[in-house]
Amino acid sequence: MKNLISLVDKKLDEYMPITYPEDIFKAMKYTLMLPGKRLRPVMCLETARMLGCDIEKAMPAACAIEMLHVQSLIHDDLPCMDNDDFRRGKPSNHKVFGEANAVLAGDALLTFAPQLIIEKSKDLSEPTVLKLVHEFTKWGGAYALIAGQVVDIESEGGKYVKSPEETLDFIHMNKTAALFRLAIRSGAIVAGAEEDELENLDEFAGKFGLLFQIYDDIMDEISSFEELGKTVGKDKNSGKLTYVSLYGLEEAKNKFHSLIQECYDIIGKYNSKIFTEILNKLRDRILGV
Ligand code: GRG
Repeated sequence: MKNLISLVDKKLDEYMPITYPEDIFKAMKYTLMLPGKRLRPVMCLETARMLGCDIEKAMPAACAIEMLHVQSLIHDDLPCMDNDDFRRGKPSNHKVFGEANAVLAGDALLTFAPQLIIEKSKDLSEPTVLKLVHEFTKWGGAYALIAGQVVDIESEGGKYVKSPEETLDFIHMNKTAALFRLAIRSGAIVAGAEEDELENLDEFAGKFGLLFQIYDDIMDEISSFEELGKTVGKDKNSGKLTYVSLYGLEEAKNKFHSLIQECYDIIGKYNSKIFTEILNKLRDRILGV
């Protein structure tokens, strides 16, 4: 896992040289190069590897997905959204570069990412590159990531069109699971996976996304700034709809337990050390086993 993270860090740096006007590239690279967990690019690369593909072929897509993720973090932290002053252990992008540059840095990451897939995926066929860009725009757009954010914001004001349970699942299938699905599907597409394999891995990715959000909600309740690198207890204080606020801490842990079991079951047949390591880390932190 550490090796893959270092590879991703190196490539992210290499793919984005700082040029004129430096301010925008500095703002883009600031949050991008802070030490995140790099779960999405690592999962993209590992999916390609376990389906027999050279991970280098998946590197542009993996880095592009991290850029999309970082864009969503930068915009999520803005005063008009979650208004968070810290991210990845450091002041948020708008705290360092100002709101205008933080908006632009997010926009620039969002547009640079598909450019990167197109320009750097030299070893892939044109139809494969087209599929990757299609997946990127689909999962990052108004039918997934943005939909999740919009309903999240609406729900903070107590506005529900569906039941709170359905609303919560909708938010996190879109806001969180969408990018894990994008990551794993992209790795599988680069490796030329058959449709049934893709669907199987997509099912894992959707379940992992929900699992990760329950993990994130529980951590907001039990963890510290030092561990998370962002303000804790914010969800509770802002009256946000979360797995913990809706079901209570113990029931959220029960949901986590049954979902992680399903994740182990689906991914087990691939014998992936990386996926097992990721699941074990989440399990040990929440269930302490
Ligand atoms: C795509 C134009 C466009 C807008 C995006 C702002 C927004 C719309 C969406 C917000 C999505 C969001 C912030 C979801 C939270 C998902 C989540 C659990 C993030 C934390 O992920 P980690 O823990 O973070 O993997 P690190 O820092 O480790 O990468």
